[in-house]
Amino acid sequence: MEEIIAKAARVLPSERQLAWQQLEFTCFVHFGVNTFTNQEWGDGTEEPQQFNPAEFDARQWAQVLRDAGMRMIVLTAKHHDGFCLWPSRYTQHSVSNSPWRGGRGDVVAEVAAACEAYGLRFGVYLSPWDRNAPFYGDSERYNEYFRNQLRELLTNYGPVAEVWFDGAVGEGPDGRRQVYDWESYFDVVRELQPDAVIFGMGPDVRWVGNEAGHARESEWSVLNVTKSWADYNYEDCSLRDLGSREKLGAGENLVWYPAETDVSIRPGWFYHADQDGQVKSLADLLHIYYDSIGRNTVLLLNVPPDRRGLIHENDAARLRELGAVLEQTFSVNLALHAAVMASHSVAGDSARSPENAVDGDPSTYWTPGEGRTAALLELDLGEPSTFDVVELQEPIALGQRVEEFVVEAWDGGYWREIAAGTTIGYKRLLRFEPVTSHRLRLRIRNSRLHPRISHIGIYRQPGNTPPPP
Ligand code: FUL
Repeated sequence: MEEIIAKAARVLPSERQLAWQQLEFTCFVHFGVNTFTNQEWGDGTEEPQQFNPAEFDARQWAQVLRDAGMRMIVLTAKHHDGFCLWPSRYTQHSVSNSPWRGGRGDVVAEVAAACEAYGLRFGVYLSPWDRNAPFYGDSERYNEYFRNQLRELLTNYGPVAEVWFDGAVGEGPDGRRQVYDWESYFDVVRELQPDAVIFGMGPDVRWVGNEAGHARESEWSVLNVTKSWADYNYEDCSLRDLGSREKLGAGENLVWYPAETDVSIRPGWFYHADQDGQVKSLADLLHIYYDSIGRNTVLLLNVPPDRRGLIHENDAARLRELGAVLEQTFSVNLALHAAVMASHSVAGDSARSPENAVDGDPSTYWTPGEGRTAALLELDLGEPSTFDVVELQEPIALGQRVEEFVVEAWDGGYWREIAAGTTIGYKRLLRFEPVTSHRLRLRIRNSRLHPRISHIGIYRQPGNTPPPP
């Protein structure tokens, strides 16, 4: 067991996985012919004529989303209905046959350009399930079609940071069964956009397993992948953990396979006017934020534009509130440059000293040193401060290790537990009732090999922040 654990502790993310994880907060945009037919799943018989977002403005999307703190837009270039938001050479079922921009428009191009203008990364969702393609189910022919479309998207629109593959597979005409050639799709992505992560059915990023916006209490990025990739995306839809000691088995194929949490700001993935009053509350969105980004996953929050081609006022207003609370919460780190003391550290090694956990630089870290799997880091804030959020980070470029920890505050007489958890990973956020103290400590109770902590942040949410629902 110790050998397997040591091996797991040494599994590292790829460059592309690391860059993706650092985005933290990203946006899903479901937009297409469904927006106009009021459907969630179109059946492929829709008329391109129905697509006409008269006030379409991708820059409005980018601005609203960036201001809320999001760092990437993943656009549904083609959903299950097969309608293409770009003028694909391989089908007539696209914007080219719509009245929008006189049939000369390209949603993908405008969104990619808006992302560039607003400093956002850009990603594409391309549904393998296509209910319009007449040869869907004629496996070879359709796979070729799909790869061609992928080539268009990954060649003509600049850098793509994520390619999102939905696992849905339906029947083709006459009940024909389509067999997707995933490996060949992945090859196209690697060839044309080597920095893009592949979501869903492939090797880079897995689905968290639910669409409610909540990651597991223990969210490991190192898994023992002994079945197909899909099994780790679609089988464990509960909140069960996938990477703890019991789950590592014989450790024969330990890989870095981090989770992404996708959830919609509304009940549907696509826009429906009758859901204008059902935009998630600020309390819900914060709950999701803390349970996804704060549990070692990337949050992909869906915001569906309306028939005008704009993010609706209600969603935009809610996102402004969210952005403001996050900005106010995380702008002042009470632990920055606090006096620190560690139960153990590596003598004479300033590159791994306790100060690194509070220097505001997540690339430097403290470690108690080899051979220690439990240790304590104590912070003295100088004067009593009131806080209700603690943020912890491991330098995951070097792996994920912490298995159990406790955060305690000094109440004048004794150390009182204010939060506890299992995994930390890239980021762990903990919220609790406000505590006033000038001393705080992180007690790492167990770790895979020696732990490393790159960052401790302590924050106070603004007074009007709604409590968790
Ligand atoms: C699912 C799809 O069937 C939904 O329509 C949506 O796109 C969601 C994100 O993934 O599998």
